[in-house]
Amino acid sequence: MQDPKTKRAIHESDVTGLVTEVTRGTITRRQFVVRAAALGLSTGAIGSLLAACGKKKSSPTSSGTGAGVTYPSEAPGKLSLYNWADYMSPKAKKDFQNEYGIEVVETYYDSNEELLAKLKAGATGYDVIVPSDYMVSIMIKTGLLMPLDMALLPNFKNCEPFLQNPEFDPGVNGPDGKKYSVPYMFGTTGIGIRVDKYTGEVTGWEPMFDPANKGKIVMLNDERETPGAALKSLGYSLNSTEDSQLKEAQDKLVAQKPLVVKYDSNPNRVLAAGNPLTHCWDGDVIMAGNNVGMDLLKYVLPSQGYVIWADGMAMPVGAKTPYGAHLFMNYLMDTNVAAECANYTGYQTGVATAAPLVKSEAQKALRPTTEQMKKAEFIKDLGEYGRKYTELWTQVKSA
Ligand code: SPD
Repeated sequence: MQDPKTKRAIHESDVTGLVTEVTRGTITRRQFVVRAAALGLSTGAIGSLLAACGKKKSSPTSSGTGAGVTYPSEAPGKLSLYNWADYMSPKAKKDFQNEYGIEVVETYYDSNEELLAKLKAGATGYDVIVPSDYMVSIMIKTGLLMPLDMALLPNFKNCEPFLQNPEFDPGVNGPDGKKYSVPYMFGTTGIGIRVDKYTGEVTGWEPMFDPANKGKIVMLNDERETPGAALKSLGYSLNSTEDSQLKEAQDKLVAQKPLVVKYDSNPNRVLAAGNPLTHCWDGDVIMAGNNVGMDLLKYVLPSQGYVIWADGMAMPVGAKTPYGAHLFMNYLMDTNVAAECANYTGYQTGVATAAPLVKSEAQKALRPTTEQMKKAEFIKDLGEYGRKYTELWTQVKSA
């Protein structure tokens, strides 16, 4: 046998021996990579062998989702992750590279709409993206996602049952029976308070619209989240399709604008920098608390209602390495790796088996209760009506 890249002679018996050892667990996957590389095997060949060994250990999901989808099993040297900022543990990326020989190159976006615009404009080459619930649905409908080969994702079974086949990506229950995303993190959207900078009482959305708090407020730069907060403060659904309700929300946001320091979708940084009242995702309070001390921070779920969200990992059309993308997504659904990512980001992991390994008590306390879920709404894909939210947001931003 000769490795096509190195053109060096490789003894089949040595390779077989290594495969046997890693399958039996007498050497670690990392040791396998090091020794296989020393034999002269290419990164691609090593990745393929490891994946094959992995498959023997973990049986494919029995859900049957994604049936009939297969991709060439050639592992790459690199893969491209397009993600929200501060949303991936650097250690997890490094460990993945050590284990599979694949470098994860990460770039960032600030909103689901920015991600959508980029893909619609024809950007290709991203292997893994992390859209939220409603955006997964929009991307499936617009043909921007590739179906997943669930046989390559045995760790999917570790995921939260309520996130396995949700309405926005129903898998076996959907029109084509295919699965397009797997769970990453989930959580709520509320108000992050720096208790050293704001001493007033916060129970609902009111302080975020109170002229007395001029210069203390930062809102998310997000065309569904921020109108959603205004709609909820008015007592409406954050998925309203009533023009008059959207107009009220728009007027409320325009009136709020002089009070707002900025619209920013990296709230953990805003909170760590000391902003008193910040519209944020739950994990941002934890990440900021990990930096400046949890005693300086508080998170409130407004009494009128709020967003519950779930971000999934998906593979866009034009992915250079569907196989590498599957290796990475499966890796991130491993119990210990998912716990590492949850501990880094501060969010609730979509991997149920990892939840007990979350270290921060404050983070555990933010896991929405059944009672809190009753006041929560997922942002929905509103089809054509979604354009009205884009128009509303454009009006607010340009006011
Ligand atoms: N810093 C990471 C932010 C991830 C936020 N995802 C939630 C989006 C909900 N619409």
